Amino acid sequence: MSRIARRGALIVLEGCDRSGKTTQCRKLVDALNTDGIPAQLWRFPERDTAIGQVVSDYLERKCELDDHAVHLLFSANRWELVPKMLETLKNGTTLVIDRYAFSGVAFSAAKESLDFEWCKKSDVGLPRPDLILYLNLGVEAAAQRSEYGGERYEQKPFQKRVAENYAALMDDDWKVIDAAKGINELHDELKSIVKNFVLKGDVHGEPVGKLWT
Ligand code: NYM
Repeated sequence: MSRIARRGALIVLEGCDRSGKTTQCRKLVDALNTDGIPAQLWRFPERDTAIGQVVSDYLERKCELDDHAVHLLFSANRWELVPKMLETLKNGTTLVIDRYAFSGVAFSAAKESLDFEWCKKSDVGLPRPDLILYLNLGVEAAAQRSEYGGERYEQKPFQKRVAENYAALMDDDWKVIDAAKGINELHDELKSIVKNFVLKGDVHGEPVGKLWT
């Protein structure tokens, strides 16, 4: 008897630095797995690859790179994982991804040297997320959070420009979530959105789309 393959959903969390994405991605994946929905946590940059290692050194200020070059490395770090991403989705596992191409544009285009449209080009055609959740937290509130300022980009004027770039990327399909609330309250809200989305099953019969095409 044949059975229609049910692919996993591609879910992305985005937001400025210290908006709580990493904690929430972790809690979401745990909750999905507990409820019997196969899910994995991914993140970009994925610092464990050779390309990701260079990106990580750059973020930790261990090396300097031309703005264009590092933008393309962030993008290459996504492209190098596309075959594994598609295979994992095909096998029915949902991916919850901590940052994606939207971070690529929002952060790079916050630099005066880089043009917004140029920044989008290297990510055109990546697997398109089925669901994008934007954790919205004011720049002042983010700056109060622990460890703020440790890495490159974690300065208030820069983060303000990042937030403006996110606003320019957003469309009606993005779900904007107020991230100023407590960890558990935020988790409950995200879990409810994601579980409803996954269980609705709209993506199961649909091929993975291509971003910005
Ligand atoms: N970042 C992340 C970029 O500048 N471009 C990208 O394409 C991606 C995915 O890296 N400040 C920036 C945003 C963050 C930093 O991310 C590291 P994280 O989630 O703090 O590890």
